[in-house]
Amino acid sequence: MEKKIGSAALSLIKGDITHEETDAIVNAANSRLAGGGGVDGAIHRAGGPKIMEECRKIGGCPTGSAVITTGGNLKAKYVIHTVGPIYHDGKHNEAKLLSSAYKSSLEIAVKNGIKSLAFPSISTGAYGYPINEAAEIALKTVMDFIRADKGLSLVRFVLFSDQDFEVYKKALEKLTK
Ligand code: AR6
Repeated sequence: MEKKIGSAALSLIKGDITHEETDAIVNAANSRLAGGGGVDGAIHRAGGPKIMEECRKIGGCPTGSAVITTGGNLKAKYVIHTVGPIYHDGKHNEAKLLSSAYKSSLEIAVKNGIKSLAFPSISTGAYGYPINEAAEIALKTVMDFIRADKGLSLVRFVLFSDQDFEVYKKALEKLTK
């Protein structure tokens, strides 16, 4: 599924983000940049040790922020590591921090001349963010950004399951009605 937003495309696909050929892919990291399971584990496995070497040098990344490293052996030239919030009850600034994780990733992409970028569904795995709410925040943040900033030509969400894809598809239909 794809929507034109100004001069950019916003696309949703089901797949494995480590196969993406966008200029950069985004990692759902932890604040120590220590690696882990889920998409973080998959990206480090596929991208090789150069990514972790750079993460170690950077040292960490506060929740809601983003840092950038090489893409190592990935097709993507860069990995942008962002840290989404751990979901408690929705009353701990989770929505703002999740939106900030997406926005910081988009900002660091533009700063590095990146034109195409792929996101996973940040915080909706190990960090427990309810995906219906997270999808709306993710899509709205990206749409607002690409409407205002002309630097990016493609932002893609790579959803790992049919179910997650359907949730994002419904949310995008609702937001673009
Ligand atoms: N491609 C695309 N999406 C994927 C892939 C993949 N290869 N693998 C998993 N997902 P999670 P979080 C989906 O848990 O909730 C890590 O240990 C997955 O199905 O990866 O932000 C970090 O080190 C889910 O929908 O990230 C942190 O400690 C989504 O990616 C913590 O988990 C996010 O799930 C971050 O938790």
